[in-house]
Amino acid sequence: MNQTLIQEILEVVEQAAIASAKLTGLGQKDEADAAAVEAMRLRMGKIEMKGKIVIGEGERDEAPMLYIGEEVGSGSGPGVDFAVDPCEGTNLCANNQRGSMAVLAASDTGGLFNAPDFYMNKLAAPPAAKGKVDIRNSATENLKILSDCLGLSIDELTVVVMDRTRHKDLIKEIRGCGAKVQPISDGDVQAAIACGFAGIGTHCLMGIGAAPEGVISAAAMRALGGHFQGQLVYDPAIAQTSEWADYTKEGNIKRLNEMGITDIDKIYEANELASGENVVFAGSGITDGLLFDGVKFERDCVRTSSLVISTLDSTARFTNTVHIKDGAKSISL
Ligand code: VTB
Ligand code: MG
Ligand code: MG
Repeated sequence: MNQTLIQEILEVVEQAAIASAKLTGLGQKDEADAAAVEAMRLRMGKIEMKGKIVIGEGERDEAPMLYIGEEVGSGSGPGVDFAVDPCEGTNLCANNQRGSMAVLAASDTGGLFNAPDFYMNKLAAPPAAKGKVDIRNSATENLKILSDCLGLSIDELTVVVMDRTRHKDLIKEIRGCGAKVQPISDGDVQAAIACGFAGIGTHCLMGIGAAPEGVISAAAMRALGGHFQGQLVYDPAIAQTSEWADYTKEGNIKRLNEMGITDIDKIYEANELASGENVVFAGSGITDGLLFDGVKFERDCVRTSSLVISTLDSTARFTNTVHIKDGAKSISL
């Protein structure tokens, strides 16, 4: 991986964000997703690399999704593995709500955990709490540790939890400790990464979201030096999702085993989910969010706001790009 490649990766998420943003608020989540996928694929195709999608969406024959195993890029150059979520928070995008973004994680070949399309229990926290909080602890214990590490009282802590039935008890426990719960309908990648930055007001992410998104969050948190742990969830009684109405725990364990995952209860640390020598996270806002704004369309330009976090030069770069339109006039950029 090198800086030129990273610049191009930024352009990949910018283009995906613009494509989805054209459809924000139209109630068309699948279309917004497909538009982002197509834009990502198009821009990735121009990069000098042997790229491969290791976490994506759709199946091999279901083009135009970026499917797992799909090769991207020119076919020569460095080997790069990608975990992509071209439109993370499709509902947020369709409803023009905060927090939708185009995201990906990239690493050297073999550097990202090939997470199955399962659920994942996650714990994200700021760098000061890295290795101190632990997903094996109760929420109560973790809040005490977090409070010590951050120098904040528990009632000053904000914990993001996905607003799902499965989190009823968790939310009760957090509130019982006096901490502030911030329920979100979607978008736990953004919430996880927000924990990595001081001053945003998000101190912790707890609870169960999707596993592929967990790998993308882990890549960002590893590069930032923040805390991230994940544990796969395979029991439908715990996930409590309609998507698993026809699935059984035994069937899910079998699926995991077939994918080569035998230690099904393993707790993964950030550097196991994103283990490559270098990892890069790139995200660009579709709608406004915690970390950056969404796409703004103007007469002469389109403006995108993004974040690239990279171990290559140990930076988190917030960028604001003005994409000048063909034939732009007097330019009020
Ligand atoms: C999770 C979360 C994502 O979708 O995947 C969620 O990680 C799906 O969970 O950020 P449910 O099946 O319980 O709805 C997102 O919110 C959006 O991709
Ligand atoms: Mg998603
Ligand atoms: Mg998606």
